[in-house]
Amino acid sequence: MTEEGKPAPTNPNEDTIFGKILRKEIPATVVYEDEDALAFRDVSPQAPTHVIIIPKVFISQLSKAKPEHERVLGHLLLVAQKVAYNEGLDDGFRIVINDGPKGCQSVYHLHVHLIGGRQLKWPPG
Ligand code: DGP
Repeated sequence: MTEEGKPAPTNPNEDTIFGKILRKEIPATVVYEDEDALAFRDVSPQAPTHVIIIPKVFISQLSKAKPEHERVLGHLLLVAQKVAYNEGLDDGFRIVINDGPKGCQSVYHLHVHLIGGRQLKWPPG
């Protein structure tokens, strides 16, 4: 995770690096995929397991999600649960969604971080 987020793009539908990963234009280590979601390893892992889970439908950030996204938002958490199980994170893990510059969001395609495999600290910075 970056220390500082990026401002939201002026065009809220702007393509991102995660759009390129979704379309397989750039490589990623995919750990799970279904009709609605893709999960792949973070390029800059903050823990032994650090997986990014994204919806296939484009939502730039959580604060821009609409009521029609309720199902897919819930789905992302169930995918996180599956990946956590597959990664053997039996003793716990953390889910993070960064939103906007103050939330340290740097890629404006909504994503869930699944982090685990070591003792995590609280509160976050
Ligand atoms: P956030 O700061 O919440 O927007 O997190 C973006 C995360 O995405 C950050 O942990 C690094 C990761 N990331 C950025 N670019 C790439 C990439 O090209 N490939 C992969 N696998 N992860 C990326």
